[in-house]
Amino acid sequence: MILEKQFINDHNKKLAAKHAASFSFLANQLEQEGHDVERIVSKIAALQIAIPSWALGNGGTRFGRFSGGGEPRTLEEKILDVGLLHAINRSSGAISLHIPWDIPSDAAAIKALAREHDLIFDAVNSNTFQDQPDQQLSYKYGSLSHTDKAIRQQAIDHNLEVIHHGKQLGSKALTVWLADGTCFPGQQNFRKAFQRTLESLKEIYTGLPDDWQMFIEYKPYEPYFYSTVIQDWGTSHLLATKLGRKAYCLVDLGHHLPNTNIEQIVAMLMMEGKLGGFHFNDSKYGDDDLTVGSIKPYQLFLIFNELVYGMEDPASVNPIPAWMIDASHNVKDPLEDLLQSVEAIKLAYAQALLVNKEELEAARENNDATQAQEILQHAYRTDVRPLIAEARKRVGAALQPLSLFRSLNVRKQLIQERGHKTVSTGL
Ligand code: PSV
Ligand code: MN
Repeated sequence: MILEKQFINDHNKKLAAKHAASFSFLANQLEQEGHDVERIVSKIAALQIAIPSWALGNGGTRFGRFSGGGEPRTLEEKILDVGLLHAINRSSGAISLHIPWDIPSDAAAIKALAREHDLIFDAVNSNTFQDQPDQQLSYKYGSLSHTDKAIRQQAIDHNLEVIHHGKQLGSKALTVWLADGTCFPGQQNFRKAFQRTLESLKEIYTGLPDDWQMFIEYKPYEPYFYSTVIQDWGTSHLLATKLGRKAYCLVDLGHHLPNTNIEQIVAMLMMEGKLGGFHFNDSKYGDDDLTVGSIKPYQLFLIFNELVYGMEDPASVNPIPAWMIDASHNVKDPLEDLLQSVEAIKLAYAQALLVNKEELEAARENNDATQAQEILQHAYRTDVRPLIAEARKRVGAALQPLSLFRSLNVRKQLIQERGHKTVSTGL
């Protein structure tokens, strides 16, 4: 479905007066507090968050999956869906592919289609956590860490093939998430599994173009339940450091044990210049892949506080991380969920931009915990929605993405076009 520019204009016109009043009220207040509102608005407008090709249909659990209908059936349709999101919010200008779930049969045509929708290709993701029908050897007992050299080689070759697809599309990064792990104590030698993984990654790294990055994602458990080879940020950092300057860690918000202090991990990785990629979602228990900001919005703000600190520090050696949503939509319309997630990310970013860094540092130097909390929560409790809306308005996006999406009856139209048939997202 292609969004006519006129729909956005009409939508924005209807909301213009109300928005202007709330934006000028907030802008005034922020200017009085010493903020450069123009700078903040342009930063918010510039933030782009990639959409993964696997998040456009309904996800499920191991107990079942319920499709809302109208899901994209092909890679072309997935690009159309991301294009639609981007037309509405001008903040989702990139798509991240999972290979082999989404292998482009004609890369040039896919690239051209994406360009038509103003989209670029974000990191490409390899998949050695499932056996594919035409695959010779099984990943049941691991891939890059496998005891059998031939299986490791098959997984290495797959990653090199993913880089090849990415090159054709203009991607600049490879994300490696390994499911490799064990279910029972004693099942594997931890050290040997790590060494084998490092050796395999070295071979992939050799095939990585010079202007590419490799993101190494960590996860403590699932699909295996006793150990995971790349279980935490320390292991990911160890690998990234041993591999070299093109290798970075990737933080997925769902890949931490309950109550982990993720903002501190972010701070440490950025300090070391090793935070390369970020997967957004939210969770209550484990890797729940819920809508960003739906469960722990304050934690998201605290994480952004560290991200902003890391990005704005002139002494920072960390590149700007690659942002992506990695969520699954079991009960919501996937496109609505993604619009909400992008919104939540931008809200947390805007709130973090409002933190008075000098005052916060002064409070810290004085060991004034009360004042430090006041400063953080003053920013967090500011209703920044008019700032986000203004940023969108300035780049031709909708003032209220979700209400525009609903008013256009997008899902109904997609069901008419594509039908109710359940389509596998690979998940
Ligand atoms: C694994 O849980 C993960 O977070 C990785 O990023 C995968 O690529 C993605 O989810 C989809 O399975
Ligand atoms: Mn992830």
